[in-house]
Amino acid sequence: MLESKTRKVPTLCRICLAHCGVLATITDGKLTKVEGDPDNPMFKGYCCPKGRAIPDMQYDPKRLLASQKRQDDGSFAPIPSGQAIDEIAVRLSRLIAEHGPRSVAMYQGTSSTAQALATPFALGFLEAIGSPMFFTPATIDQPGKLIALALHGYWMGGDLDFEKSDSWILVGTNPVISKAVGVPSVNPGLILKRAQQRGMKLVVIDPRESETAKRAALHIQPRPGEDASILAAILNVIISEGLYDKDFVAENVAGFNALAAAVAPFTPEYAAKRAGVPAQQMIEAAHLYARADHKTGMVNAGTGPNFTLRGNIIEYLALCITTVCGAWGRAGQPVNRPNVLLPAFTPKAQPAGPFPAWGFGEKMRVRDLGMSAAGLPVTALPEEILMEGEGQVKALICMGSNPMAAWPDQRMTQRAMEALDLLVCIDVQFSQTARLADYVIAPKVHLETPGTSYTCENIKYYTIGFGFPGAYGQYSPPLVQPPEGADVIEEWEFYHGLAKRMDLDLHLTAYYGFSTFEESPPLRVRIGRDDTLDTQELHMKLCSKARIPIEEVAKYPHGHIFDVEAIVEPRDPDCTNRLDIGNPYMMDQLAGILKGDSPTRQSDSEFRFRLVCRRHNNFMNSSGTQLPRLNRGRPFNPTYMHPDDIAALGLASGDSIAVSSRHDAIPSILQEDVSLRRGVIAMHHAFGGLVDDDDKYPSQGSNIARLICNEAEYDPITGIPRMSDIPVNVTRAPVPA
Ligand SMILES: Nc1nc2c(c(=O)[nH]1)N[C@H]1C(S)=C(S)[C@@H](COP(=O)(O)OP(=O)(O)OC[C@H]3O[C@@H](n4cnc5c(=O)[nH]c(N)nc54)[C@H](O)[C@@H]3O)O[C@H]1N2
Ligand SMILES: Nc1nc2c(c(=O)[nH]1)N[C@H]1C(S)=C(S)[C@@H](COP(=O)(O)OP(=O)(O)OC[C@H]3O[C@@H](n4cnc5c(=O)[nH]c(N)nc54)[C@H](O)[C@@H]3O)O[C@H]1N2
Ligand code: SF4
Ligand SMILES: [Mo]
Repeated sequence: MLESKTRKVPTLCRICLAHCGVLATITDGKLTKVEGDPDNPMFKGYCCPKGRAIPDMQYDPKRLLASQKRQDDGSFAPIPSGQAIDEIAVRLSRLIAEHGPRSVAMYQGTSSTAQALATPFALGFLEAIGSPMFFTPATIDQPGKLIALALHGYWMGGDLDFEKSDSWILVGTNPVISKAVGVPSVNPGLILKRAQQRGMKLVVIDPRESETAKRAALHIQPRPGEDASILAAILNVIISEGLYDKDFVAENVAGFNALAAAVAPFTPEYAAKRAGVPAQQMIEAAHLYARADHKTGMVNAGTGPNFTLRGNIIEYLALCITTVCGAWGRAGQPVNRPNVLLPAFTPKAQPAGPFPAWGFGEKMRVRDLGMSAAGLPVTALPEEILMEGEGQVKALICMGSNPMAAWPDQRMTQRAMEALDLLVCIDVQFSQTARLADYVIAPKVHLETPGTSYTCENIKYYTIGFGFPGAYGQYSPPLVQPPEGADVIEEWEFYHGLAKRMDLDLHLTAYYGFSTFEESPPLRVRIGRDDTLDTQELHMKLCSKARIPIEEVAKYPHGHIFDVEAIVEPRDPDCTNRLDIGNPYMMDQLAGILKGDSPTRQSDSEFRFRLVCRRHNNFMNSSGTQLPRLNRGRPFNPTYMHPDDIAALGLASGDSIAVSSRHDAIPSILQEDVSLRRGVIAMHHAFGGLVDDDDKYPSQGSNIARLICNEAEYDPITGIPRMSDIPVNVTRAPVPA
């Protein structure tokens, strides 16, 4: 008789960029449980509900175990993956021959980012065919970060350790749930609890008393969309009371006088009036944050402010507050995020840049948009697909992404998806977008493929305040086989398969951020069309210049914090770079706010509420929303509203409602939530079906992208439309039959 064999194996969760080290239980080759790994030195037993649901995702009856091809009648039938790649290669070659390489575009989403090999292969393939059309969600996420960083410049000494700082400001980010920016993404709830206990002066600016705001020493709960005024007022107090670091400014900073003049009109009283909060709170925030007798921390903003059309200036002001207080990694301090799988590098306490934020690279044919430090503007892509003429996009490859759930302006997105000659999705399920595809490629998932901490390590170049706080590395081999009979492939195999069939060799680039900021040539790896490749070997190749060889990292299956010598070195005597806090474009933005060209029409009599964004602990954007273990019988996204607002409308929690913006309307279900400021409502994104599925909202929720218009109000550099602080009305609606 066969004995059932159970083993517990450490590995890493790749659902979100926290990349928690977890423990997988495997019984007879089948994944039965995922939980926190107490022996992981960084995560120490932490795992969130999404990570614990990995077995449910892996064996989800709705998971695609074979690639699918759309039939003439619109239905889908399984197709061997090799044959799907054959057919796609033929169709792509034909489109390129007829319409040029620009007709082929790619959109890489959040579920591909964690696959360290997917991006280099995807980019290598586009480079080989000669198409510049690579898109990511960056321009519908926090594009202000990249624009601001380019204009301000990058501090080589790196960022500060949250746990060793005495103060911090978080603006519209909720890391307890999102594990994103600000608080280290290693059990952020616990880190914040500890911070509160040690008396950290945490200031949180959020119209909702978020899980993070609950731990704040000061929670400023403003009207949405007024963060620029609030941050300018805090800066005003810091500068006028001389609370900034004069030596740091003298040595490393340019533009101080311009900034001081630009924020002077933003008195606490002025900001208070705009934001609907007491003036004293801006003064208190400045006093809590900036003090000579404590270790002043940093300022991080999240998606909320970036969605309000003011992301660029908000992110810039966040950097300016940090910089005038000299709150960066300084000479003699340990490097906060030393390289492990990236090449060895010991930074100096000096700036790199500023560098170009826009005005280079590919131009869009629409709305004068183009390439920027945040990449190509995603919201221009539907128009690029719909607009005929030379350069029209005819084919789109979506990898680990879901435009129909995530892109603003869902009706336009659907028109575009339906207009494509060829839509290919690499997805684990029939996502909203996959339902419109010509081919859906079924990939290996999670623990069926090797995992590395490389992507999370690299993220520090994308944004300040993100990544492992320490010299941490982990590598995990594949732990389980795909279910029996499955025909699933690695994402990179799709691109290599296309390259082979289209007679192309690929050149992969590793270390993107590294090469930008650390001025070292990027690592290029040539992949021949006929090369026989292995996923584990590919990981090794891309990490071949690592400070700690990946083979060494792999010796510590529970992950390891390496003892690397990494102390920030002093500034080069001949370094002339300065961080620019007086950039003219940004100073103009501040002047514009004063002049009242505010996109935030506070007295919008037509629309009574402001709809803001909010993430759910159990879902990663659209992933998991339909999984019973994660939605716990509530497969929809309610509309959160303060109970007094509900009462004032004569409605009750649980009522069916219609939420309408200037652009469109969607049905929803009301849920009371005392954490919201009155007049502000919140919904989770990436729920709902296609545009004709409104009546199914009790079973799949509603898509808030429908309420957003791409062309009415948008940032002229990145194209991001207003995705939070959306003026809306709420009315009673009939319950569907
Ligand atoms: N209104 C509104 N819109 C938003 C946002 C918001 O807050 N409000 N947020 C914006 C932000 S920040 C972002 S990043 C974007 C996200 O935009 P996207 O990345 O386009 O959206 P996701 O829903 O994350 O898409 C992930 C897809 O990957 C699939 N998937 C899951 N696991 C795997 C896997 O292992 N392999 C592969 N190949 N596929 C997998 C899922 O089924 C899903 O279809 O949305 C943006 N849109
Ligand atoms: N569990 C989970 N984790 C995730 C994701 C997920 O879907 N689920 N998505 C991942 C992705 S793709 C991203 S980009 C990150 C995003 O991570 P975060 O940026 O932290 O996203 P949220 O958790 O939605 O927090 C946004 C906050 O902004 C507030 N807000 C809205 N409008 C405004 C405003 O005008 N001003 C201010 N000050 N605040 C405002 C909201 O109330 C909310 O608390 O999270 C990542 N992690
Ligand atoms: S926080 Fe992110 S990486 Fe960690 S267990 Fe949850 S989903 Fe996985
Ligand atoms: Mo995102």
